[in-house]
Formats: sequence, C-alpha cells, structure tokens
Amino acid sequence: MTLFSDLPTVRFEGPETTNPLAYRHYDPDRVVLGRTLRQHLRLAVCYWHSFVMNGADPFGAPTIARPWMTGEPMAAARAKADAAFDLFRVLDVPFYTFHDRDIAPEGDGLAATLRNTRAVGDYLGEKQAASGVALLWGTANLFSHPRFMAGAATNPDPDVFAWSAATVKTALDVTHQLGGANYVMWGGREGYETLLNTDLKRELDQMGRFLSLVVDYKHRIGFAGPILIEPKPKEPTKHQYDFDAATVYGFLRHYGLEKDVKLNLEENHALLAGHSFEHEVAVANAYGIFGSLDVNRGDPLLGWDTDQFPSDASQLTLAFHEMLKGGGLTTGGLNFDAKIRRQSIDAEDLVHAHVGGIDICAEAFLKAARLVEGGGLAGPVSERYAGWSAPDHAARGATLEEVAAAAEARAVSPQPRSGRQERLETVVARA
Ligand code: XLS
Ligand code: NI
Ligand code: NI
Repeated sequence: MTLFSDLPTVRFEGPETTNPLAYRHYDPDRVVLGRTLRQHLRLAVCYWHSFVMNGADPFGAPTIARPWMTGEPMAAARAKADAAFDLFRVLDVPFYTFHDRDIAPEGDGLAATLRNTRAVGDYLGEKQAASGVALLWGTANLFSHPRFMAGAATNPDPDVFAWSAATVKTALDVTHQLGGANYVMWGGREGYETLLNTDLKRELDQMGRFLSLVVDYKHRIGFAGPILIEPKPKEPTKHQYDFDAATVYGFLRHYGLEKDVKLNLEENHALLAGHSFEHEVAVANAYGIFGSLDVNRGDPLLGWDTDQFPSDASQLTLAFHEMLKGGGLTTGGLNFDAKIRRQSIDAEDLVHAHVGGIDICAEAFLKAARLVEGGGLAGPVSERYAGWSAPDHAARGATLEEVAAAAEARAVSPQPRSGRQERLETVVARA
C-alpha cells in the first residue's frame, strides 16, 4: 500500500470531460508532426519536490508529512521509491529525475553515503524494470549539506572538490546503470556572495576542471547521454557562475567543453535572468547546446525560484515553438521541477498538480505544433531575411572595402519595412 494505491491511472478523456483527474489535452498516443505526444513531451516527475519537500520555509516548520519521512533511513528510502513509482503509474509518465540525496540518505561518512546511493540505485533499477518507467536524468545534490556552503567544485577547500568528485562519480555511475538519458549538473552553490573573500578566476578554473573530469569519465564508462548544465542567475548565491544560456556557452568554449555539454533550461531561471524562456531555448539552439527543459513557473510578484506548476499554456507555447524549430527533444524531456504549495498538504494535491501541469504542457505543445504546421511564423521570418539570399548582397567572403564599395554603387537607399509584430502576435494567439 502506498499513498497513491487507491488512485486509478489518469487517462485522456478529451477537452469536454468534467473529471478533474483526467487529461483533457494530453493524449499520449496522439500523433503530431510524426511522433506521439508521449514521444514529443517525454514527461518526467522529479523526486525532490514531490517526495522530499516537506513545506518548511524560513518562517515555519514542515507542513507536509509523508510516511517515508520517518523511520529507519534505508527502509524509508525504499518506501519512498515505492510511492514514487506508484505516482508515476497514476500519472502515466514515462520518465523521472532525481538527485542522489533524494533517493538515498547520507550515511556515516563518504563511503557509507556512496554505498547508500548505489543500494537504492539497485532498488530503483528493479522498480524501473517492473514498471517500464525510465530515468530522464540523475544528478548529485552538492548544495544542501553545510560542507557545500562555499560551493562544491568552486570551494576554496580542495577536500570539498574531491568529496564532490566522488559524489558525482557515484551519481553518474548510478545514472548510467539505470540507463539515464542525460546527466544534469546544476551549480547550486557555484557562485559567490562577495568578491571580498572570493578568487573568481580560480573558482571558474576549478569549475572548468571539474566539468572536464566529469566529461572524461563519462566517455570512459561509455555513458552515451549528454552532460547538461542547468543555468540559473542567482539563488542560492548572489552571483551564480552559470547565469544563463549565453554565459554557460562562453564558459564551455573557454574550457573546450562545448561539444560534450548541453543545457537543461528552466522556465523560472530564465525569468530570473531577465529573459523569456523562449529566448533561452533560442540561444541554446543557436549555439547547438539545447538539451532538456525544467518546466515550472515563477511569480512575477515574488522574484525568487517559486517552482510552481505551469498553469498557463501561453507561457510555454513560444518556448515549445523554439524547441520544435530546433528539431524537438532528443535525449531531453520536460521535467516538472515544480512543487505544491505549503498548504497543499494532501497526497492528492500532488496528483492534481501534475495532471494540470501535464495538460498545460500538452495544450501549449499542440499550439506550438499548429504554428509549425501552419507556417504562420516561419513564412514572415524567412521573408524578412530574404534579402540575404540575393547573390550580390554583402557576399560572404567579401572584404569590408568590397561591401562598402557595393553599398556606394547602389542607386537606391535601403527602405524601412514593417516588423509586423502585432500581426504575428495575433497568429500566435489564434493558433
Ligand atoms: C534549482 C534547480 C534544481 C535543479 C536540479 O533551482 O532547478 O532543482 O533542477 O538540481
Ligand atoms: Ni530551479
Ligand atoms: Ni531545475
């Protein structure tokens, strides 16, 4: 018996259904643009917000109690896994994600901790085999324990760098063993509060070296999926080194890692960086480093990482449209890096949150797919740049003098043309 045992698997019933625990838009078998929605969306439930988060905040004690939150830690970890896979069954999602510390407790020292990770990893392998649910990505929690308060790879203490290396090695081993499609690194505390105590260049070099070690190791063990960096501009530190997609690309180029490492982009991290989600996806595509998405939403009135479930399809449509322009998801997926609010204390709240979020993703995706199929945006964009296909225009390979001479020789001056923004916004609104 788990908390979710009594709930039937949520099914597609169409937009007219009144059943709150049915999908209205997410029809996993529906074929769009040559693939089923299940294949396109590659939905994943995250372990940390759904099974670890207890509602505590800086002002108050935990509000959410689950049976696996007490008792002997390894037995509790298995009970948590049972409940997690039961929720995956209820939601009918193909993937999940975890940090090492979400699935297994810290032990007495490093070796015991790594043993715990591997042992629960084995147990998850059995659960995956029995259910068919697969691992979208694994990651290591290098930010919660006080030893990481000054960073993991960027820590001033080389012993913390080494501890982090051991932790990531095991998390990657377990991810590999479980057939994980990607491995994620979010630099939770890789950043700084003040330059008064920080050697920024040294920390960046440490981070570059750490990532190079991980990439080398991934190749040695034959882990085929990409390593994904998850950018975030701030929180928990004031200045996070992986600020946004463009910053991470510059970092990867500097350390020669741009071929091996891609991005896991999160909606609310984009907003915190002063970007839209679609901007981050477009930048990742432009540099060829798009990997996966963490779907959630922030609150414009708050300004921190509130990690709420998506509730408005229009917030995701353009990001999915950019994603489709880049060819859609390959190894990546849509991971609900989202948590229920502190007052949503019932296990069923978790189910409603995911069902609503999944439907919003499907609705937004279907809209984005209609935009691609209708060509209502692609046409005007290629028209806008059509001048670049004229053979004599600023020909590639021409020197500055040649381009200048060609401009001078032209009889007519360039004529301004409308950017047609409102027309295009209406195309999106009506899709
Ligand atoms: C935190 C991040 C985190 C990563 C995984 O803001 O979003 O949850 O996705 O470490
Ligand atoms: Ni986040
Ligand atoms: Ni995230």
